[in-house]
Amino acid sequence: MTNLSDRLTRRRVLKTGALTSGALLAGCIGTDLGGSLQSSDGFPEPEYGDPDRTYRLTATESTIAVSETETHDGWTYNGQYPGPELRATEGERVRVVVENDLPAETTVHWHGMAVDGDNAMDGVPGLTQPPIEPGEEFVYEFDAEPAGTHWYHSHVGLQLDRELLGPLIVEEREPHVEYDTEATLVLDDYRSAEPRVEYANSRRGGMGGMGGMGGGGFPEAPPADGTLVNGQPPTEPTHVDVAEGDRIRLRLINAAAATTYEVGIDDHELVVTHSDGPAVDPVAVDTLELGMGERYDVVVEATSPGRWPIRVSPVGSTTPAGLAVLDYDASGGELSTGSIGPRQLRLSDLDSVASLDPYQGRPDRTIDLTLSGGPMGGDEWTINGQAYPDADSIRIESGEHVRFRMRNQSPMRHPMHLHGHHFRVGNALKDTVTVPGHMGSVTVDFIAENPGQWLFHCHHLYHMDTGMARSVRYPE
Ligand SMILES: [Cu+2]
Repeated sequence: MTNLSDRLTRRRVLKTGALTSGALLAGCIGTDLGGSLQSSDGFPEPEYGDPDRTYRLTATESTIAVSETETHDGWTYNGQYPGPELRATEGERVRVVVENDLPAETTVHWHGMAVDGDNAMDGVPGLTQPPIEPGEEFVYEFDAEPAGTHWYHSHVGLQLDRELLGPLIVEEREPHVEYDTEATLVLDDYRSAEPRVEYANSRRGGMGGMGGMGGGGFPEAPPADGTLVNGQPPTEPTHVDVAEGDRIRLRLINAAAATTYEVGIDDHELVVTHSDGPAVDPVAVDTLELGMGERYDVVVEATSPGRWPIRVSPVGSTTPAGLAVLDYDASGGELSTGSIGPRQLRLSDLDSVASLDPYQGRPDRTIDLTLSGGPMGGDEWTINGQAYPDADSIRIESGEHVRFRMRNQSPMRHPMHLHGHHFRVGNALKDTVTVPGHMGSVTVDFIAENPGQWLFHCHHLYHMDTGMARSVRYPE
């Protein structure tokens, strides 16, 4: 189904950013709610308002092109990979009708949305809703808050690694930076095999792919076959077409199941303007790392005509690299090559534009969370020794200032994501932060102002699937 013409369509959309909204509006539909309200035993009750925008996503089996000659069977939204870019303006009410045309149950999570007051719309099966059965649909609705670069994906099992994912952009009412054009880049690893947890044989020191069946194995992702940027392999990279002198806002999303990426552009500086949505004081770097689930917006100035490689390099992984092209050379020649400087974005470089006053002072509650598993930790990934769903809920109270102190006893990094909230980490507001391996530690603070039951989990899909998650619960 996905073929050259689909890819050309995607490329055209990228090239003509102004058309994006219009093209999507064509996909907007009206709908009624007849028959779609689910019974909600133990789940929060969905509430519906008067949406400003309505989208329809159909989760369906598809064929995905991973190179000029190679396809593999995947699952997509609306037959597109990545799924269609959903766009809204800050504060709008968005309705998304999700139809399940898969042979398995599914849900959709809106990663980065606060879903404030809409716990029932968060898309976590068994926590906020029953899964959507094959042939059924569920109507999601939420306020487009906060502004920024976000994404949506299945939250059932390993479905994210079957490519059930897409970008979700919330435009600021008052942009905090000036730019001339923008493009969204969805970074993703892919595996040609069925997604399944493999047990690496720790005695051989393998990091996945050894498939050892004996004792002592630890759960990992099968090795990835490649990195795609907006669904395109490095042999046929997506082009971001710009004009000399343009300031381009790149919206970077790491949608991979199990790969951390470093991004840099030859001979170009990246001015980081937003992390996981919220604005930060602009900071110039040469490269930045994105853990799974993280997003950064960067502004790039097109001051040196050429066809420049946007390099997407796996970190601590054997996944092959990905590529996109920043293109402002009318001659259509070879890829330019230059160099990438040494300045790498650090968490401490990020300064939130929004006030951090709510996070000052001593927290009302501090919770220590030890992340374990991997070669030293047995056959599951755990938080404080427990594997979700057979794990205690983290219970807090409404209005509290809560601190999570995370410590990583495993050798692998863990990108930890909290649903329904942004947290303070350093001087930034984020919703996903990577805890480094080998006794790395990260402390985050958040305000309990969105009552409900929210998942807190590692966004390495295979770690989450084998237990690295907890629910965080608080009543009104
Ligand atoms: Cu993890």
